[in-house]
Amino acid sequence: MAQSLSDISKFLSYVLRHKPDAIGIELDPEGWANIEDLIAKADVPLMRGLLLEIVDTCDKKRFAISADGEFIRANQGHSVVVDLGLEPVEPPALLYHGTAIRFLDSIREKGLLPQNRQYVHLSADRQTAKKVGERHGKPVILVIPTLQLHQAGQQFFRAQNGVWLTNGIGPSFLLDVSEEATAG
Ligand code: HQG
Repeated sequence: MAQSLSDISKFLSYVLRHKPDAIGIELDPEGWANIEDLIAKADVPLMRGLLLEIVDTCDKKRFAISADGEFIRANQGHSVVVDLGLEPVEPPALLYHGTAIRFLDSIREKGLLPQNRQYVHLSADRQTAKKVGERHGKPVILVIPTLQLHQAGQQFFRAQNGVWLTNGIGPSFLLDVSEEATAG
C-alpha cells in the first residue's frame, strides 16, 4: 500500500529521534544520519527526492539536511542523546508548555521533566502549545517565566525550527493555569 508523506515523516522521526537501531543506521554525535545509508536501509519506499520533499514541506520543520547534502537529522525531539550544537540563548519573558490535564497533578508535584526525551520542549506561543497538548488529551497550557529562570542561570536553547528546549522546570515556576490560559 502506498505510504503517505506523513507516514514517511513519522518513520523518519522515529529512526532519527528515537530508534536508529530499528533499521541498523547510526547517528553521529550531532544526530546526523547518512542519507544514502538511510535510504538503503529504510523499511518504507524512499528516494532522495521524496526525502528532500518531506524535509522542505514539513509544517514543523522537523528535519534538516547538512550543508553538503549528505546527511539528515531531526531538529529536536530526540530521546537518544545527541549534541545539536545549540548555543544557550536568552529566551523571551514567557514561554508555553502544552500538556494534558491528566498530567497536571504529577507536573505540579515534580515539575516539568523531559520524560523520554532529552529536553523539555516549550512553545513560543499559546496556539502551538495547545496543539502540542492536544496530542496527549484534553489540553492545558502552562506559562513559564523563562527570562526569570534564565537570569537565575538556567540554560535555554532554540532549535532550528523554533521549538525551545531546556532541561526541566521546577514546580514553583509553573505559573498558575488560569481559565484564560486553559485551551478551550
Ligand atoms: C508530560 C512534538 C507527568 C509533558 C511537539 C508531556 C513537541 C509530565 C509528556 C515535541 C511531567 C511528554 C515534544 C511530569 C512532563 N509528570 N507528565 N512530571 N513532566 N510531563 O511527547 O512536550 O510533532 O515527550 O507535559 O510538537 O508533548 O513530534 O513531549 O505532555 O515539540 O515534531 O509528559 O514533540 O513535536 O510528552 O512534545 P512528549 P511534548 P513533533
